[in-house]
Amino acid sequence: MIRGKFITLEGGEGVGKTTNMAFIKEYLQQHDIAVVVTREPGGTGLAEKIRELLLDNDSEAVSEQAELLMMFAARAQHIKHVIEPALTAGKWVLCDRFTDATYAYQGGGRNMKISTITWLENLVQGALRPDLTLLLDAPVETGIERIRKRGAFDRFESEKISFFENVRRAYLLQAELYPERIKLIKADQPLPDVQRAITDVVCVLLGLSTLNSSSSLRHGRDK
Ligand code: Z5A
Repeated sequence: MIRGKFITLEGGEGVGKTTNMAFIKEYLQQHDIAVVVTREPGGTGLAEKIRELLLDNDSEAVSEQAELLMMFAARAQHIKHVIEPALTAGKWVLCDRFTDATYAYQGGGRNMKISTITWLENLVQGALRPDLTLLLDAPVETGIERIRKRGAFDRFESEKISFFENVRRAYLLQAELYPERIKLIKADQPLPDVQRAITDVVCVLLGLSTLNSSSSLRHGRDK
């Protein structure tokens, strides 16, 4: 059995991760790839409960250490029960956020020590790293404007603009540190252009030429 590929989507609020997860899933399925779509924090029963606790705006103040450890507790469950079994079974895993989000939010946003995050990453993940990370990047105001229309903000979304600027900077630093794995996608352009850029990157992982993959997607959509 050939091990599946692990693709993660990253970026700040409202950059279009959820929207483009569905697009990538469809694209992979058109190429006969079995895909497991999941998210962090979350992806298992217990990890989704941890997510609820993390996003709850009315809970007691969550300490930075507690937040960091809860992210990795959820991740440990997710890897053991969803990600590893799927990859081992030859399925591809498409995940809305993973550990780059921890470097961005807990590292950049909360100013937690990077060495602590790396220590936890090694403890919880062993050698597991994504094969490809799509980092959707847009000015903070663009993302916030998009999610404002959705209504009430969760605990993270209620942070100040400076927090999100720090998160964005930390994400861009991750992309600079790991240029082979993390591909930057300009997310403040019309959706068809964002999706063309995503296709260009994903088709390399599939071993397809850009032209072939774009046209096969168009045919699929025209049906
Ligand atoms: N978190 C953390 O701190 N540490 C960690 O390790 C992990 C996570 C793993 C989880 O929330 C929170 O956990 C997250 C970080 C933290 N903080 N927050 N907030 P989440 O995963 O649900 O993240 P989110 O950023 O809140 O998701 P989101 O707000 O749903 O954003 P999105 O998925 O990127 O955007 P979207 O829903 O696809 O699009 C938003 C709107 O924009 C929607 O109406 C779209 O139709 C529209 N859209 C999308 N693309 C476009 C384009 N190109 N043009 C115009 N309009 C567009």
